Amino acid sequence: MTKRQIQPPGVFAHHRAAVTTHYAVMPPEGILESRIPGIEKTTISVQATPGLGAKFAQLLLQIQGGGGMTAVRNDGMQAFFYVVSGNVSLELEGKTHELKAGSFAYAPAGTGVRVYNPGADEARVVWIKKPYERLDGVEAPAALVSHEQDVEKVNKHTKGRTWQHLLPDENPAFDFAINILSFEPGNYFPMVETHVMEHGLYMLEGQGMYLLQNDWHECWAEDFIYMAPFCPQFFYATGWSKATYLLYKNVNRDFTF
Ligand code: UGY
Ligand code: MN
Repeated sequence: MTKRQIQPPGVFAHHRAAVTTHYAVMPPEGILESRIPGIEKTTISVQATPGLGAKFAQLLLQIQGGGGMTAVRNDGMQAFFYVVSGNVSLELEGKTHELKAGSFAYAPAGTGVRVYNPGADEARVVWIKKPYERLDGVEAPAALVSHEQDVEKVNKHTKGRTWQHLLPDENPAFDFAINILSFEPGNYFPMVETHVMEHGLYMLEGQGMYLLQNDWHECWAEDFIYMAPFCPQFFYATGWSKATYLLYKNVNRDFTF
């Protein structure tokens, strides 16, 4: 086959990416690959860092067979991993865990971790990290490895929309929450939310319309959205199948000046 020389119509200036002071929408096709020393045979898409205004970092790792972190790494921060697809091994506190799609793990600050792909097929993993904000008199959380199937689905406000709290809800030791929100088509929030917490959102399946500030953005599986504190937000699920996303949210802490 000869290489295509002519770009398809629409290549100029047509895209869905948006970065504002209050939110960012980043479809996967526009995120350039990053290289991080000590991670091999992996396409690294950095979705959020303090450079964007976030107080956490969120990355998507597409790990080829035989790739991933070459050794246990310890950057002093808390880490959360969620396996979107494929299988990976996780070394945590001297133990190796086999993770599959839907598995997740929390590694406390200062704990060494290694995520790698011992198989042949690609695996995709969301990696979230954040410095831990300790709380006087409260012990830091322990490591946790589990699967979304083992986490209760709770209805809030209405049927057809569920929340799963992957980290124990209302445990003040945690300074962030990771929730899976799932919507039947046509379902939506009861109000436009405006809150002090920030979000990192990774769309796992389906599609919908996201209202950010006063702007509507159509989004679908594999898109990333950052919502800064106080960004008005609202979601309406469209399409013919459910829409599901993984959502980071900072919680349980007072404010510093
Ligand atoms: O928990 C939340 O703040 C959630 N309802 N926000 C969101 O999905 N944008
Ligand atoms: Mn919210």
